[in-house]
Amino acid sequence: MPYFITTAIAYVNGPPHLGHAYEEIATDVLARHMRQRGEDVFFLTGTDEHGEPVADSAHAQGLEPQAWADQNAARFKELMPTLNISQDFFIRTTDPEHIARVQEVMQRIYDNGYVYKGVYEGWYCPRCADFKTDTDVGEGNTCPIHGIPLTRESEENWFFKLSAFQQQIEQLYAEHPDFVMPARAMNEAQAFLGGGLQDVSLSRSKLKWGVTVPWDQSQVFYVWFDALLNYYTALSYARPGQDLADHYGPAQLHVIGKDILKFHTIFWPAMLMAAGIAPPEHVFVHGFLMGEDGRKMSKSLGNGLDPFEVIEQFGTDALRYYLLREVQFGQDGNVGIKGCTVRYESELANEYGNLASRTIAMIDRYRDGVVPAVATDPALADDFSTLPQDVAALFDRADSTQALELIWQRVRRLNRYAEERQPWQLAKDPDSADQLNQVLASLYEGVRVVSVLLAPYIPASVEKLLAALGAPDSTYAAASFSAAGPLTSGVTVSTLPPLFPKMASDRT
Ligand code: ME8
Repeated sequence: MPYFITTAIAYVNGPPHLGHAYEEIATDVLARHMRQRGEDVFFLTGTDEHGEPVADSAHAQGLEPQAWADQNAARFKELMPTLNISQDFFIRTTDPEHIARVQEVMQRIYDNGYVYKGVYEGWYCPRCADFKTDTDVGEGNTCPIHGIPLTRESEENWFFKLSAFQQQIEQLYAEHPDFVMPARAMNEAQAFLGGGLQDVSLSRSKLKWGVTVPWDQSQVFYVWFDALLNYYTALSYARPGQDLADHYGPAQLHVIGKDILKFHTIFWPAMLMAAGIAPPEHVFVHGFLMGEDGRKMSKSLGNGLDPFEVIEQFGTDALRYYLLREVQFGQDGNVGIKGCTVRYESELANEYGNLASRTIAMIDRYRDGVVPAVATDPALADDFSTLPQDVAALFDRADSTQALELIWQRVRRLNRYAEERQPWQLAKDPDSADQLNQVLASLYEGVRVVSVLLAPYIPASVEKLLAALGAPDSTYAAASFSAAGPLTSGVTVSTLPPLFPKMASDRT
């Protein structure tokens, strides 16, 4: 089945930060899991390059917006292999194909009668690139998100009849109670809708850095109308000569942060309806990462988590694991280098890495590296029997954190099993050879299964480990624990250096 999944596209008003890395990683985990299950995944990400935030920050650097956008978009693109993101396309909203397609769709919305001319006046935040409603204005007319003073703006521009979609969106929500996930985010979207939809201005006359309105060359589109359409336009040119829109569109899942909920849960389906295009299936709203002290991360407070520092010290898989494990996907969370170090050492290095190397080392030492061809321990097999289905059910709700918890419970179970059965003792007694075979086959099978399920989270480590186990299949079908004994019985395992080596400071 086609499975189209997207991240928000990041503003290029600066280099990528941890929040961006988090969203990419979390979405990548979902995309990789769906690929494991054999879904025909198309994973889209990219950069949002028009609008005030980019124009203003470019001018502050003494650069033209395009040059500044080029510079920062390159940094976002470079981030993808660094984080091991498996996107199928990276869109830039300055791509000429995107621009042409935005004009085409917006013209359709105009022709369908959902656009009119009006005068807009209100409190405007240049960083949000958004007018604030009266209830949204912070103390002293500041932006509640950015804390900067809002400006009073008034201009004649084009309006989108958002109010015309009140009933259709109510119906969409009623028919698809999980259109927005998790439930708390759905409540927020419902509350916004319950307040009554008001028309919104869709163009700007002052700003020049944007997509020109085709029916009025003196204006450019308000950046959100250009940006949201990336989810539609990208499919028309991601593969030259092919339009993938009919195959992949509309998206199964848009992954976004909580600050842009309104745009994705209200504006976006309304725009699609206005253009006669089907709305997406789900929007998943994740929380914000904050410093370990619970405060917004900032350089001056020194409470931030620099993704590049973590990668340098612990590796990409450790960053991916830590963020998904530490922060319940869909909620805010506090992260920092201390917590990351603890989880790296106690969970990745000790619980998982050691388990894997001990298992391989024991098969090597006691059985010349050959995986014993015997049935696994029924007690252990029972604990794994519903694991793949349970993990998949959680992923169907994008709950990658609880899925990881379920997998990790089995990692711990395997460690307890090794302690209970003490294969190093069994090895001393030739009469216990059968028991030892069973324990080794069971540990091997358990390590293999948890690794297959961990592949979306820590893909590079799992690839190495499965290769060393002589069982490279990482598809979802390979995630079932075989009671009859490892399907790869008889293969020879190969030793491998520690996947998550202890830090240098520990060795002193
Ligand atoms: O909003 N923790 O771009 P953006 C977690 N261009 N997520 C965070 C975060 C944090 N501290 N800070 C930001 C935009 N994000 C628009 C999107 S989509 C058509 C246009 C998330 O660069 C944020 O919530 O400000 C958003 O989902 C994404 O990073 C890009 O944010």
